Amino acid sequence: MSSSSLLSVALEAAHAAGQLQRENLGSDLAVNEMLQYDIKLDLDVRCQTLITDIILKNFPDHAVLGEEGNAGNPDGTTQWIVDPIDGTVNFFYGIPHFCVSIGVKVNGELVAGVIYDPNQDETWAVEKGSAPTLNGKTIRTSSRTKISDAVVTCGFSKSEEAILASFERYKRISLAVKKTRMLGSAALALAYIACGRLDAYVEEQISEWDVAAGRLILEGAGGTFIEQPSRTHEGKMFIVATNGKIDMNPYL
Ligand code: LIP
Repeated sequence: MSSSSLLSVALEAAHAAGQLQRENLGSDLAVNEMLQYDIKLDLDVRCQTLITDIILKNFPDHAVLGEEGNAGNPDGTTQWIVDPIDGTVNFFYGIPHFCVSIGVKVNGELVAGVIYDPNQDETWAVEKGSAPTLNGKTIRTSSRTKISDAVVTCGFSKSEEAILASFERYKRISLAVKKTRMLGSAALALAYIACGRLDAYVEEQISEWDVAAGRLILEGAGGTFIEQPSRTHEGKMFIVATNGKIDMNPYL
């Protein structure tokens, strides 16, 4: 199958899940798990089920690897990396900053990605080798080169270890940049850098489903995405994303 057929199914699935989120924002939400630094909603599961059904209706032999579990053919060479609601805590508190993130890998290589924000009705999309778009228009990262001009977002993840590991780093970054922001969605952080709204993003403990789509969109827009094993949680990532011009190394 072509990456364009993969992308069109990713767009259909992301928009369907986004519509379900719009219908449920502000309603009484069934909570599956209430943790100190995280919330798992039944709606996360419902959105991932909706996405999975659309994917497997089109590609029954593919694998779906999502935040809410896996489905399809576990040995499939095409893998769909899904975060059905990225920014679940924002969603639960009624903060309209969350999205659907769907990345697609073929033989382990990212080939397509979609991030959909149903609040702003903004769709970021990319096929490997083509320029990424926001609502159909080509996007590029910002031209800012000086750290003192940069607006940088930091995530504090969902464990005490990650939070404590992030404090000193956050202080160094905050004193060097124009402004910092903490928005609560890794995928939108990457999408915002890709279209020039932000200049860099750092987070200590992130999962692949949070960033699979966003890294392909960001790199296609001229940005950089660096991942290292998380120092606070085995199997998670420490990530640094930039507009391709800002040097974050002195502050990490
Ligand atoms: C969220 C990330 C965010 C991070 C949160 C959480 P979720 O993803 O997008 O960057 O700080 O701890 O991991 O859990 O809402 O899909």
